[in-house]
Amino acid sequence: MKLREKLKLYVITDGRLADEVEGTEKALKGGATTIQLRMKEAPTREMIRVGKEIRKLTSEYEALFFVNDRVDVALAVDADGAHVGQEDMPVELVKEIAPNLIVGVSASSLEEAIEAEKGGADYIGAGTIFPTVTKEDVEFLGLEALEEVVKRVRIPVVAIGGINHESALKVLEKGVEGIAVISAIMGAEDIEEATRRMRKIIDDFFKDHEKD
Ligand code: TZP
Ligand code: MG
Repeated sequence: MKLREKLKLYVITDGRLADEVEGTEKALKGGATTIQLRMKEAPTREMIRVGKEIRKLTSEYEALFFVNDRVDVALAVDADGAHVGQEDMPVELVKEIAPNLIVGVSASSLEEAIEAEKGGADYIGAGTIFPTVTKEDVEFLGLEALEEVVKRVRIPVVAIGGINHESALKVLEKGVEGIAVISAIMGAEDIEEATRRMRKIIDDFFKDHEKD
């Protein structure tokens, strides 16, 4: 499993837009390469039940599976990794107690991205790139600063925040490894089709910009 390749289309669940398991299955059918389970309000047991279902599906489709915020749940459902924000468990500590988890860290500035890399993060979720209504109180990063982050860290960078089919190319041009999306996919009427269309945009871009 190559982390970089698997990060290219990173789809995040949102129960307000689509059932986590059904939405995941549709996104995987459409070509999502990573799924993140994001359940901000759910009781732990519910998160574990859903996480186990998503583990089965992601294994079947050979996609990566991350759990947002909750390192304990990531371990309990045998996820590939955990994704932590600036107010969650510090990456150093995640690595200490769960050395086998891949750890992603959210960064909304160059400084946060550099700190995360120093702390042992495996990838950065950088954003937000555009205004978004999906997450409240988000910090703005923007396209210019995104480019700076990509240049200054060695670990893969996934861009997040307000990215849709129309804007994806502008983001990819900044050199990111992948695109993370909630509403443009989970909020679509046809999740599978929206995923397939996004995957094609990404694949076409990388085909034209072969990396070594
Ligand atoms: N973190 C930064 S922006 C964001 C998260 C979870 C929300 C992304 O959702 P959308 O709908 O793709 O803008
Ligand atoms: Mg978090």
